[in-house]
Amino acid sequence: MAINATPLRIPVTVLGGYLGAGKTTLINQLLSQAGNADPVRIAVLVNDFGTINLDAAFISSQSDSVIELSNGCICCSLADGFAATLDQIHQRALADPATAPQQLLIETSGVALPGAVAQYAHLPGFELASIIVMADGEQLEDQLADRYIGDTIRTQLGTADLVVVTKTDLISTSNLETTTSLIRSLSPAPIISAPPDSDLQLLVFGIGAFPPSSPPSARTSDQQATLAIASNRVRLVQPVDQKALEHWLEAAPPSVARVKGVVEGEKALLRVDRVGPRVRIQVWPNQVAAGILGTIEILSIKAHPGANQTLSQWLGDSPPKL
Ligand SMILES: Nc1nc2c(ncn2[C@@H]2O[C@H](COP(=O)(O)OP(=O)(O)OP(=O)(O)O)[C@@H](O)[C@H]2O)c(=O)[nH]1
Ligand SMILES: [Mg+2]
Ligand SMILES: [Zn+2]
Repeated sequence: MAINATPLRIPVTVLGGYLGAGKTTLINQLLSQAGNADPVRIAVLVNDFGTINLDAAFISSQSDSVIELSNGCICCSLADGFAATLDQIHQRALADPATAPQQLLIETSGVALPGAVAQYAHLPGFELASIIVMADGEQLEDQLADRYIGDTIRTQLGTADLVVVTKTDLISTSNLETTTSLIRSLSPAPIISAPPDSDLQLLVFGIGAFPPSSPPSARTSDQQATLAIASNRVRLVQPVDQKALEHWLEAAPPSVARVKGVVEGEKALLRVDRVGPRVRIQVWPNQVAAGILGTIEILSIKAHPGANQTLSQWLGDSPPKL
């Protein structure tokens, strides 16, 4: 009897968590070790809220099997496109089981409700493996207290099978304890800190190794609307001064929830991140496509008071070229 290496149904892992929580970072860590002793064919579906899919660019350097869905959220505005994409993956898997993915990892947009995304894992050809929700260890407490984003994050956490707390390197043990007990009050799921690399495969695909969480019926209702987010872009086509860039990012108004992009610095490409108030600029060692280089994506919360006015002022102040 022939052994078919591809399961009849592809297990789907939904990776959720608010903007900038560390979803793409975890996927890249996972993919960088996926070629180890017992390689698993992993397809990654990345939903980036912005008009261009920066995350797909950030992940493509590690894997060829990246599927992009951009300019909206797969749990709401892009739901049809999401279902059609899953159907294509299923059809291709049927046509060529030998190369079909053995795991499908979905990075949801930071404002998506992972429980809603997980419903699609019940489409033909798939089964839900687990919902993993990332929580920003440094900012979760403030985020939960924020009147605009708190509910979205509570809903996200409430649907998790496993919660991964990231950025524990930036916080004290007692802050981590506070964050952990906050999460525990919102979710029955096991909570772990972002693991050492060696545990990643087990973490993401061997979820059964963890204590079981409550059955789906006990989960928080996931029917609320997602947070309304505006997406803006700034194009910096000339090299920029890193200090000027940093000052500009630091001056973003409070409605700005997330900034990301890759720009040309004086000596190297720079990856730009702002998550909540934290700004990070790092040398980007890989290539990026011409259409992506110099584009900075800015996501802001529409309901924030003064969002339009202060945002457009700030956008107009983007850093001068070198
Ligand atoms: N210090 C520290 N930084 C982290 C950690 N995980 C992620 N980051 C940083 O946090 C920023 C956002 O990380 P991403 O992985 O892009 O987060 P994301 O959840 O994919 O973001 P969106 O897709 O935009 O919602 C980047 O600057 C990362 O380098 C961590 O464990 N520690
Ligand atoms: Mg991401
Ligand atoms: Zn959505």
